[in-house]
Amino acid sequence: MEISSSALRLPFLFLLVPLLLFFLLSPWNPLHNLSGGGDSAGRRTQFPPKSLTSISPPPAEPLSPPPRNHNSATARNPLDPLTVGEIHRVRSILSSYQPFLHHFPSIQSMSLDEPDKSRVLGWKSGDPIPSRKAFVIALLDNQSHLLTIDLDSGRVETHEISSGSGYPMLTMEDVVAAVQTAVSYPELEASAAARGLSVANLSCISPSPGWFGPDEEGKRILKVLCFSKQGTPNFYMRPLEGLVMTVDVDRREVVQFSDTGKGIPIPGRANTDYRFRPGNKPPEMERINPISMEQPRGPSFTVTDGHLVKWANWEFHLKPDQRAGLVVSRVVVRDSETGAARSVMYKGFPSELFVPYMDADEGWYFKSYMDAGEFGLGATAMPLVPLNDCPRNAYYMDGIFVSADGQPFVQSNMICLFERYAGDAAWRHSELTVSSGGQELREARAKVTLVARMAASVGNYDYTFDWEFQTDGLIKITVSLSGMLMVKGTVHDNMNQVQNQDEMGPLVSENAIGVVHDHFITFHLDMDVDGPNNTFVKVNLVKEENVEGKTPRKSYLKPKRHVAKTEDDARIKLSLYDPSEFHVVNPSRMSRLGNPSGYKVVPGGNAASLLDHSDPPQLRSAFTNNQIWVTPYNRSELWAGGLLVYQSHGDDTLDVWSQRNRAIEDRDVVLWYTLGFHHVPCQEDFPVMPTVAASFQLKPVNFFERNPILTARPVFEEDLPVCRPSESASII
Ligand SMILES: *[C@@H]1O[C@H](CO)[C@@H](O)[C@H](O)[C@H]1NC(C)=O
Ligand SMILES: *[C@@H]1O[C@H](CO)[C@@H](O)[C@H](O)[C@H]1NC(C)=O
Ligand SMILES: *[C@@H]1O[C@H](CO)[C@@H](O)[C@H](O)[C@H]1NC(C)=O
Ligand SMILES: *[C@@H]1O[C@H](CO)[C@@H](O)[C@H](O)[C@H]1NC(C)=O
Ligand SMILES: *[C@@H]1O[C@H](CO)[C@@H](O)[C@H](O)[C@H]1NC(C)=O
Ligand SMILES: [Cu+2]
Repeated sequence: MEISSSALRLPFLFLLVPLLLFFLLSPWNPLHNLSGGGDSAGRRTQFPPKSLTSISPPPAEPLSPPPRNHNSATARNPLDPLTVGEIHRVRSILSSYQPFLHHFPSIQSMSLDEPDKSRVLGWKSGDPIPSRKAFVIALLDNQSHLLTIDLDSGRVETHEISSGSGYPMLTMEDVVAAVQTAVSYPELEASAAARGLSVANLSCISPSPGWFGPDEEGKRILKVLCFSKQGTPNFYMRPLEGLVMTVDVDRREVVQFSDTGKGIPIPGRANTDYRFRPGNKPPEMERINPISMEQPRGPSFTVTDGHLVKWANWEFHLKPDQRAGLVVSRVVVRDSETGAARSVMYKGFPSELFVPYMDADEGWYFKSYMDAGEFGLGATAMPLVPLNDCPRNAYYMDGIFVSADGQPFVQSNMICLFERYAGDAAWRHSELTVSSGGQELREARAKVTLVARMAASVGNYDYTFDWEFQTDGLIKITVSLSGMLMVKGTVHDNMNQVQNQDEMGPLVSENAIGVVHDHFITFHLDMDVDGPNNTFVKVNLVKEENVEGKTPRKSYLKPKRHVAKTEDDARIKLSLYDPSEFHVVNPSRMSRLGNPSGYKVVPGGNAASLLDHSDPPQLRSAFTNNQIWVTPYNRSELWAGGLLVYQSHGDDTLDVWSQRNRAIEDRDVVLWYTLGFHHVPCQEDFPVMPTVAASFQLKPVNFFERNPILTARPVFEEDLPVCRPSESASII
């Protein structure tokens, strides 16, 4: 592959690395594959390479865990992701498969085809694992081929050509092809020149186009946008406003070129660089001394067979996924009284991520990304930064993914797992008993949790996903946003130049508008509370009135239970003035007091999509029309926006499935929860956003007979020999 123009930049990579070097080192390089058997072949090289980091040597970088060799790994659990050897085997089966003999297709995705749920649930450690199968989505002659391949027999078991709308997840090769096509388009030179630049001064990215009707059908298209990379690694802050190229990815041609912004200045580079340099001016604040958590006896969790995590009362399977990023499966909690392992959730993962921008201009209207199905949350997850992304006591896990040629590559250190102690109490009470002569009672228990984390960098934006497990049975799921805004160039450099300030949108820097947008992350939560058959119960808090005469009160709240019989009953829009709890209970498992064992989903800060339901982006993302949905379990219904999301029309969404209105009472059900953010940018988001986070929880309700950590041991001074308060603070 010849790369002559340094204008070509991949949207997934921020760092200033000469492109040629990137291609030579990258696992995406077709010349670079794992079959050579070298120890670390296929490992995504750390960026920037050490030899290029900087002129004056920075302080020693935090050590990443040493490379791991995955070449001889074997699957030990039915849910383990495909191994390097298995990926090679799938590739070789497909290369001798009749329909692909003459032309090997582009492998858009390859992942484990998980065995049937009943097989997995019936499997115990030590049993032989069920036959391994791969699910492949391949693209050949514009058609999406869906194949399942049995690795034991070496046969293609099913082969179907998709007839619905939408294309498979994009590969890095697709992205490179689109950007290359665009940067070699002759008219681009004039657009660059009109702004005093040459094409070599640009960085271009290739966002997905959404879908807006027949003109865009029958071909895979990407939009290409360009930025000035002069004098900054943060080219996102320097758009060539009004310049949009629409590229046919397969034909490799620019089908539409539009430049309406030649009069709009490129925002300056001042203060856009976000990299640490030892000479940087420190912020005007007192320095914080180094801080870390101590674990004098080491971590308390174990990871066996690569993916099985055990910690305190929890056990779960944790795996990287090219599309979903991070998947937790078979989540089981040990009953603190009986010691019994009790099922909570079969599988949980972010199913889709929808990001619509709120600007109708030519260069902006199409921005309505679906990052999981279009680019892949795992595919865009770069190695976590030790000591900064994850604490010192973290354990790291690699992803084994597949490139377009069907070869495996390693996404190193993309998940971290660590115990967190944030100085909080898990429960407490103190009391001064006046009646018994001022006796003092003080009890508190330190709260330690376990966090599994990954971070996707989908172009400009960074999404960190945390699954946090508490010993009281609660699971907290957090999504944190950081990274770069998508800014829009403007002639204005001060709000006082505009009459109607609301028309323009927030100015975040001179000549740069932070365009308002939303983020929605829809989670697939296959709850199995004490077994697969569960019931969704909405516990509505209603106001009781007209109690005159009986009490001095005029109103009070009363919980009213509504059992959801069908999917219609389980489509929930959150409202502060119609409060409810949302329980998933097992109607055949009663507590000693006759309450069904359950878990509830506890919403936190959230936002709803206000787009018109017939707006094309909202049609495709109709899974955000409600914050909660419940569907009967169906192994084909995993991706809320549909299996093939890129340029889809919205014919295979959670909303479409839910409209079948199937029975959901006392069945194996899946709960879907959407976490949303409205983002009205402000100056603090420039040049890189401080992290913004929102969470929701899965919390036991009548699952345990009483507080499950009642008898937990407090922490005593002798447990922590290293750090003493008197040494770490100079209190006078
Ligand atoms: C991968 O590497 C092997 C051994 O070096 C080579 O034979 C094979 O052709 C390569 N495959 C590709 C697709 O480059
Ligand atoms: C554009 O890039 C060329 C080559 O790297 C460089 O010489 C030139 O100064 C750049 N132009 C601007 C305006 O920065
Ligand atoms: C596939 O798309 C290419 C490029 O758009 C086109 O040339 C070709 O005719 C298409 N093939 C089929 C089978 O539709
Ligand atoms: C399972 O899901 C697929 C895809 O939505 C659908 O075609 C099929 O009818 C569903 N099966 C059942 C039993 O609902
Ligand atoms: C779950 O419910 C389904 C449908 O009602 C039933 O066929 C099945 O036997 C139940 N499974 C268990 C484990 O109770
Ligand atoms: Cu945002």
